[in-house]
Amino acid sequence: MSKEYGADQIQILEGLEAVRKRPGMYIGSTSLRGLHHLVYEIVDNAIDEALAGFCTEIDVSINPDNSITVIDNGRGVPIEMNKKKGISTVEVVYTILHAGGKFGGGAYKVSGGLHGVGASVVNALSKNMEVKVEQGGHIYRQCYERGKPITPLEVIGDSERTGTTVTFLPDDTIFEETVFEFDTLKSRLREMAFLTKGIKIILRDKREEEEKVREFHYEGGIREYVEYLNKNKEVLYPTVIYCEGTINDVYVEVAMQHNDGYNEGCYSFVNNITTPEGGTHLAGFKNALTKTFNDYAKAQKYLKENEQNLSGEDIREGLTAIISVKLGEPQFEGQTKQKLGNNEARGAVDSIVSEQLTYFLEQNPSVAKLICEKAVLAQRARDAARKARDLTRRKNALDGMSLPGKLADCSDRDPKNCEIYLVEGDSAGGSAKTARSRATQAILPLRGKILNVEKARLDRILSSQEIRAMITAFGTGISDDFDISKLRYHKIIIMTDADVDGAHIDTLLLTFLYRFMPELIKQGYVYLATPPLYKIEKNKKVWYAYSEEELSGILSEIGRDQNNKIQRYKGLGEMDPEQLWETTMDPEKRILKKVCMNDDTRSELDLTFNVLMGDNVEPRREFIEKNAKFVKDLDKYC
Ligand code: 0RA
Repeated sequence: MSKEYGADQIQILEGLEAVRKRPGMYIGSTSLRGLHHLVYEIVDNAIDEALAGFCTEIDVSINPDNSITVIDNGRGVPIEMNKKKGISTVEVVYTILHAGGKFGGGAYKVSGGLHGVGASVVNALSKNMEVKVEQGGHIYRQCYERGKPITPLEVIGDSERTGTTVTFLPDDTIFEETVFEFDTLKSRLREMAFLTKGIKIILRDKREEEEKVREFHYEGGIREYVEYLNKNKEVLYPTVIYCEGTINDVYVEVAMQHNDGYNEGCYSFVNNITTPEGGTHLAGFKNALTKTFNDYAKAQKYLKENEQNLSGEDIREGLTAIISVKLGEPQFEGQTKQKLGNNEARGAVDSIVSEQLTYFLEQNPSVAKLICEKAVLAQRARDAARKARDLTRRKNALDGMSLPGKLADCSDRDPKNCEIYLVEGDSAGGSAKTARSRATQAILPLRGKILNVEKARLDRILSSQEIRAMITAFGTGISDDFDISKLRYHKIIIMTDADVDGAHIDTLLLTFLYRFMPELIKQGYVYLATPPLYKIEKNKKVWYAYSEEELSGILSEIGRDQNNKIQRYKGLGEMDPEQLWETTMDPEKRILKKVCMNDDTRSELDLTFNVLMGDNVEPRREFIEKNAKFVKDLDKYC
C-alpha cells in the first residue's frame, strides 16, 4: 500500500465518520423525512444521468426487508481507476464526500438533493450497500458496510445492457424509523418525473405478497404537472401556457393555467428541489406576470389608463403554475435554506416569461381576454374585502378584544394551558359547555356546515359569522395580518359527529385553517377529537369503543350475552355532558389526533383540498372514506 493511498483512505474514513456523527447536517434529520431523503439522493444521481441524455428509465423498489433498490439504464458509473485517488470511480462516487456540484470533472450536475450531498452520504448511513454496474459487456459489483468497502470492485458476470443498480439498507442505529412509506415515495417520485420530462420512473413495493407498482412518465413534463394539479377544477381555458429558455446558464421552464377558483397555486423548484419559500426565480416570474398582463390589459383597454393597475394577486387568482429552474451553483438562503438567492435566476425567469408570455397573449387573444376579465373581477372583490377587513379591524380596536357571543371562554389566560373546542351544532355545544373544565377549555359551537372557502372569495368568507367567530376567538388574525404570537389557545380541537357529515365538517374547517392560518397546522396546534362509536354496558359496568375492532375486542373480553347493552352513538348530541367529558374531552382519557403537514408535499396537499372541496363528488367520497392522510394518530394523546 503506497503512503499516499493510506492518507486518502484515512480522509475517506474521517469523512464517513463525520456523516455518521452528524447525520442531520447532511440529510436534514434522522426522522422518517431523512430516511426518505436517502432514496431521493440515489434517484437524483440517476436523474442527472437522464439530464445528461443517457438514462430513460429509473426503477425503484422497496424490498421486503425495507432496503431500497434503484436501477437505472444510464451509462453506468465509470469503473475505471481514478488516477488521483488510486481507486475506481465507483468507489470514489460511493465513498468520498462531495461538496455538491460536479465530481470527477464530469458532466454538469444539476440535481443533487436538498443539500447536494450525494451517494456517499447514503452509503455512510446504510448498514450495507451494494453497487452493481453494467458496462462493456460485464457486470461489476462492490459491497460496503456503513460506508466502508468490504469487497473490491469485481466482475461477477456478463451483461448486454448498461446501467447502475444500487441497493441499500438504512442503518437502524442511526434512523429513528426504518420503514418506508409507499405514498411518500410515490408523491416525490411523481414530482421528479413531472420535473424531468420524458423520464420513466417506476416504484414497486415488494413488501406484501402482491407487488404494488406505480409508473410515472410524462412527455409533457411540467405542462402535465399543471394539468394534474388542475384536474379536479374547472379550467378557465384549455391550453397550458408554457415558456422555456436558457439565459446566463440558467435553464428556465414555466407552465401555467388558470382555473375558475380563487386560490393561487404557484410552486417553484430549483434543480428539481422544491423551494417553498420561493426566492429570486419566483420573484422574477411574478414580476414578469404582473408587468406583462398590465401592459396587455391597458393596450387592449380591459383596464383604462386612469384605473389602478392590476395587482399580482389579482392576476394570480385561480392560477396554477410551476416555475422550474436549473442552474450550476444554487445559493439557498433563509432560515430553512429553502429560498433561492441567485440573482441571475431572477433576470432569466423575468426575461423569458415576459417575452414568451407577451407573444402568447398576442397569439391567443380569447384566452388573454378571459384572464384579464377574471383579474379585473378579482381586483374589485379585493377592494370589497379590504373594506370588510378594515371594518373588523376597527371593531377590534374599539371593543378591545370583543369575543364572539357564542364563545364560552376559559378563565386561564396562558395560551399554553388553553384549548378551544370547535363543536358541531348548538346542542352538542351546550353539552360541551356543561362538561368542560372551565379553567382551560373554551367552547365555540358552530352551526351546521361552515362556508366552503375553496369556493368563495375573501369578501364573502369574511362576512361569514362562523368564520369571523373563529378568527376573533383565536386572536391571530388571518392571511397577511396573521400573528401567531397572539394565539389564545395552544390546542384547537375540532369535535364533530363520527359520521360522514362530521367528516365533511372536519374537512371544511381544516380547509379554512389550511388556507388562512397554515402556521397553526404547521406548528401542530390543530387536533381532531375522537368521540366513541359505541357504549357497552354489562352489570352496571360501562365500556366505550372508538372503532369496530375495539367493539369486537371488548365483546370477546366480557363475553357476548343477553345482558350486554350496546348503544351506537350517532352523534355527539346523544351523549350527556358527563359521557361527553369522560369519552372525548377529559385530557386524561380522550384520544386526540394531531393534524400534520409538511412542506415537501404542498402541491399534493393543495390537490387533496381541491378533491375534498372541489366540484367532483366521487373523489371526495373516496377521500373521506379512506380518511385524511394529513391526520396522524396520537394514541391517547394528552
Ligand atoms: C458518467 C460519468 C460519471 C458518472 C456517471 C456516468 C453515472 C453516475 C451515476 C450514478 C447513478 N447512475 C449513474 N449513471 C452514470 C462520473 C461522474 C461525473 O464525472 O459526473
